[in-house]
Formats: sequence, C-alpha cells, structure tokens
Amino acid sequence: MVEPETRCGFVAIIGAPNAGKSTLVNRLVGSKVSIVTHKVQTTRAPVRGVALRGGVQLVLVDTPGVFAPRRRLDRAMVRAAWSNADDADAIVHLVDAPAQAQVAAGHGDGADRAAAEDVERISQRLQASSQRAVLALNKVDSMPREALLGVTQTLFALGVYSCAFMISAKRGDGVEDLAAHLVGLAQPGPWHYPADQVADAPVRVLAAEITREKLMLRLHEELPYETTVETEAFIERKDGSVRIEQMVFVTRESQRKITIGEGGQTLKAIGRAARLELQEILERPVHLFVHVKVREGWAEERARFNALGLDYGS
Ligand SMILES: Nc1nc2c(ncn2[C@@H]2O[C@H](COP(=O)(O)OP(=O)(O)OP(=O)(O)O)[C@@H](O)[C@H]2O)c(=O)[nH]1
Ligand SMILES: [Mg+2]
Repeated sequence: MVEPETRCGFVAIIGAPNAGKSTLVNRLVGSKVSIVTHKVQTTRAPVRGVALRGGVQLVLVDTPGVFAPRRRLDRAMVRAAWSNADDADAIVHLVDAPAQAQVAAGHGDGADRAAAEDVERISQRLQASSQRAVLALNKVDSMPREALLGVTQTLFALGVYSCAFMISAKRGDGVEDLAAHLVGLAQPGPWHYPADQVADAPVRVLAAEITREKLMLRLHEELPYETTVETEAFIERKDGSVRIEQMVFVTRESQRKITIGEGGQTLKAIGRAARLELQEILERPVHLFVHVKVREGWAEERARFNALGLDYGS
C-alpha cells in the first residue's frame, strides 16, 4: 500500500499592529493560541498555531506587529517578525482595511495613519524580497464594500502580492477561502507537529500571556507597554489542579500601585479573569498567584527577552 502523501506549510502572518493577526491565527487554528486586545503591540514574540485542513498541516506564525522600532524590545520584535517571514513557505500580509480606507479618504486618525505607514513599510520590504505575499484585507465587516475595492486596487498595484482575499478574521467571512489557498501552497513533506497539537508555546508562556492580556484590557494609557509577565512556578498537584505563580514586572512604583489598585482590587480582578480562562484552556482547577514587582530596566534585561522567546540582539 502506498502511504498518502503528507504536506506541511509554514505561513507567516505579518501586518501593522492591531490588523487582527492574532485573531486570524486563532480562527484558523480553531482555539486560542495567541492573545488579542484592542490595543496595539499586543503580540510580543512569534507564536505558532497549527491548523489542519484536508490532511495538510499549516503552521501559522503570528508575529509582533511592530515596524517602526524605538526601544530595544521593539527592535527585537521587528527582527523576529521578518525572520519568520523570510523562513516561511508563504507570507500573508494582513491589512486593517477600514483604517486604510479612512486614510485614503483623508479621514484617518493618528492610529489609522500609523497603520497605513506600517503597510507602506511592509510593502517596501516585500518589494525587496523575491517572494510575493498573499494580501489579506481584514475587518471587511466594518466598512462599506465600495471603499474596500479602492483599497485593494491601490495595494495590489504595488506588484508585491500574488493574490488578494477579503476577510473578517473576527466573524470568519472569507477565512476558509484564504485557508484553501494556503493549503495549495504547502509543500510535500512530513507534518511538523503531532495531529493533536495546536500550539507550540510552552504552557507557562501561554499562562503568562493570558495574564498579560487581562492586564492590557484592564489598564490604560502607556502602562501595558511598560509591563511584562513571567510564570515563575507551574506546579501540578496530586489532586489534579495546578498552582501557577506569576510575576508582573513594571518600571515604576506608581505603576505598581495602579496595577494592584485600591485595596488590591485591580490585581484581584486581573487574576480572576486570567484564572477562569486558564482553567478552561488547561481543563483543570487552577490556583493562580500574581505578584507585582518594580524593575526599572526590565525592557533592557536579557533574561526578560529570553522569557518572551525573543533574541536580545547585540
Ligand atoms: N471588526 C473587526 N475587528 C477585528 C477583526 N479582526 C480583529 N479585530 C479586532 O482588532 C483588534 C486587534 O486584534 P489582534 O488580533 O490583537 O491584532 P494583532 O494584529 O494581533 O495586533 P498586535 O499583536 O498588537 O500586532 C481586536 O480588538 C480584534 O477584536 C475583524 O475581522 N473585524
Ligand atoms: Mg497580535
């Protein structure tokens, strides 16, 4: 008997902050592998999700949406995004279509303009590479159809894309058409992950990410970007539950106070939201202990980068 041929494709999802990259990866995988918030710079390190379609394994790499780096952490994120794109079988450039349309019409706000500038940076970088990318226009659920066509034509005319898809990562529209196209680009070869694996981040990293998501959703202004979370202990207990201890690093005492909140209320709410979601993902009772520590220079520390899975650089 001849074994059926297996195929596997590595797909890098790149795009400006907030384009919906993590939402798309979670949708394609069918479960949450990457955290999502309405804020920019949610994803910090490449996250791999594994999707199966008709016997083909797609390894989707969700990358940080940072393309105008300032801090060391930003530079590491940009490097990580592009190195994953360069190694992939296919690149999907995900674009926030409503933001792009707003800018084209002269109505965009600061965030829209920043996103459009990133789209330009990305398309220029794609121009310099030999590989043509798949253009995916996202969030079509929240814009008029006519505006979408204009945006698509303008981007497609740059000559760096092989094809274009119009999707809503959030609602699912068009996502299976995109998946089918990516399946077509997958190369013959063995699967990279066992059939039942959907993510490859260590569970302690995912646990820290879930807490960071709750923190980002709860805290405002610049604070989320000044914060990182690490899982310091992950202990499976005899009764089937798991004890997780985490440290939130902030850069100033005032931030520590805000994170903890009046009488500890803020941290308690963050911990509770994280625990409930972790219980669902891990399918067992979770005892979560979250502490906050001031560490002025965490964003320059090699150990913090290692914990995130990022290369510290030179
Ligand atoms: N209306 C609409 N909103 C979407 C869609 N896809 C994503 N979003 C929203 O856009 C916001 C950003 O989504 P993310 O998936 O975190 O975006 P990202 O590109 O991973 O962002 P970074 O990690 O910061 O680079 C969230 O509030 C999502 O709910 C969509 O198809 N339609
Ligand atoms: Mg993301």
